[in-house]
Amino acid sequence: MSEQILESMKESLMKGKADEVKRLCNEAVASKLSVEQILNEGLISAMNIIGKKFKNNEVYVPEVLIAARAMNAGMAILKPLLKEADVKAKGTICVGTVKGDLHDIGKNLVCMMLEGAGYEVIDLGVNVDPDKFVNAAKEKSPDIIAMSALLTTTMGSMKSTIDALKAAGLSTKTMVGGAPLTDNFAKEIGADGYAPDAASAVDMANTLVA
Ligand code: B1M
Repeated sequence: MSEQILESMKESLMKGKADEVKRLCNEAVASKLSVEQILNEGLISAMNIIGKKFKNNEVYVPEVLIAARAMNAGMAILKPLLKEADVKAKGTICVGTVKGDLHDIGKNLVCMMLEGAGYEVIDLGVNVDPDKFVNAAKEKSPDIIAMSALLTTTMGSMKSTIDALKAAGLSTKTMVGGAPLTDNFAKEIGADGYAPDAASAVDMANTLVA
């Protein structure tokens, strides 16, 4: 019975049926399934499948966005219960689009995937200057500072941010991504990780926090 609820939840999430996911989350809670199980075996495992499909070009941005919306609908039910059960996030990640850059669709997808994978995500928004990343690293003590850039002209701001973190004496791990970036560029600027897409960002975050 409980397995059936989780299976239906996964299917509904992957189809982006937000109301159905919400209903099944409530049903799962009423059936005394643990919040952790609902989160891991229902919501996160479905989002992982979507991530893999997105990586393989089997689904595209709109499908990911509606799946993420369904995930959020389920999370709204689980969040208060997670707090009560004291279920720990896998880690905390501050994410932002770097200074001078206003593109946020990819960054938002990265946030959704990371949340879907069980991370606490602090979204710093767009046009985030190095000082704001440094302050976030000081105030929130995240495991990772994650930066997105879509313009060749703003890629340099990633290096400025990494340099500013070092100058502030912080050793917070950094991860970068965005269409014009390459793994080589990430290495050159001293980033700890690079991910070409939102699903790979989860893999990279898992590697960095391991
Ligand atoms: Co802009 N724009 N844009 N734009 N825009 C591009 C990026 C561009 C390639 C278009 C082009 O000329 N062909 C070009 C950049 C050229 C370059 O420098 N290489 C460009 C330009 C030039 C500009 C302006 C300068 C145009 C102008 O005003 N003259 C201007 C700059 C504004 C600014 O930022 N200061 C500008 C403005 C805009 C809009 C505001 C109109 C709008 C942004 C709306 C918004 O984001 N809210 C916009 C859009 C929509 C685009 C295109 C069409 C689409 C970008 C997008 O959202 N893609 C884009 C052309 C294109 O890509 N076809 C273009 C979908 C998204 C899911 O993909 O963001 O790549 P993407 O994210 C991916 C990966 O990159 C990766 O994962 C995501 C999902 O797989 N990823 C990460 C991203 N961040 C990551 C972080 C990670 C890991 C992975 O770890 C931290």
